[in-house]
Amino acid sequence: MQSQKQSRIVIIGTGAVGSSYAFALLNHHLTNELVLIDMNKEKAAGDALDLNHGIPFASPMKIWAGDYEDCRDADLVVITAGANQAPGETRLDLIEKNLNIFKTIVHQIMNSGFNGIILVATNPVDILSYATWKLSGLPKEKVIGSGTILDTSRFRFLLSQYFNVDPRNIHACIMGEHGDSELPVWSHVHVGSRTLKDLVDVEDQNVQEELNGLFEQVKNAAYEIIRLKGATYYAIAQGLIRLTRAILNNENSILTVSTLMQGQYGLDDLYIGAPAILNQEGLREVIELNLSLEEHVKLKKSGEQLKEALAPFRH
Ligand code: 6V0
Repeated sequence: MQSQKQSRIVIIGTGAVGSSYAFALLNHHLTNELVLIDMNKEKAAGDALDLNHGIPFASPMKIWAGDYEDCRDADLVVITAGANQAPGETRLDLIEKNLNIFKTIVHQIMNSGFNGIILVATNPVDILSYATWKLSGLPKEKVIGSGTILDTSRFRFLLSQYFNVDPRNIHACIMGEHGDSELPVWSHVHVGSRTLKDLVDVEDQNVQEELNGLFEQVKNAAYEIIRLKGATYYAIAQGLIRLTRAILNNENSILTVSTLMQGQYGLDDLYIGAPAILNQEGLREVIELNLSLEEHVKLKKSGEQLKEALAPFRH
């Protein structure tokens, strides 16, 4: 469904991820106004020109390279600015660099008088979403991280290949850190309405090895793509489109995002990936799945790892 109402999206950081998302926005026509901001003003201006020249093949909208004042009237600000992983670097290795960048960015967004929703995609996304929530002073519902939306998509894609079923009929999610400590929620995998146990012998060692191998591919996907072509951007851009649609079209969709935990899953005072309902208010609620004991332990560990990574930067 196309959005008919007047809306404005601001993208901060028009690198590989930001510009792929901008291109996807033009094609999906989810907003009437699109503002591009980047430290590299020439890059943002060039992207705006290039995208404008595609409008006759899409549908009317306004796209321009702007500045932070344009955030004032924005419904959604999407932050994709900052360093990305170099080959061999983990997402958590980016903390210090990107936290400093976020301090200046979030300050300028809020100084504009912005009162919409912020969607964070920059890594480490769980840490930076938490920092954005703290730095902005916005309610937790208004600050959402892309979390494990991409990992979940990779998981659903690989399961769809394994079972030879349309990925849209695969219901499954990856929870936890968007990073090395994430976990597959096997207990809630459904193909159509059939559970994993209905489809395969989960006690069989070969099956277990195949499924574990599949999750390893999910976890290592970014490393593999970065090795092959330097960065990952198309699939996360699609994930950001899905989140944008859920928010701007008030869809009440269940998606795995990074949100503030306040007791859910026994976790507190951190952002981490979990299924949640999203609508035009931002976060409606976090969904608490009945996890297996093993999954619960892994999720707690992932949360602890995020807290440890953030500890030196808390003040
Ligand atoms: P990129 O292509 O280097 O683009 C980053 C952009 O940010 C550049 O255009 C910079 O000029 C700009 N920038 C840097 N500092 C500032 C600043 N202070 N103000 C404004 N703009 C600034 O990186 P790429 O687009 O590949 O990745 C961006 C971020 O997305 C990285 O942190 C990635 O790790 C992260 N990703 C997150 C994913 C997710 O699932 N959440 C997936 C892929 C990448």
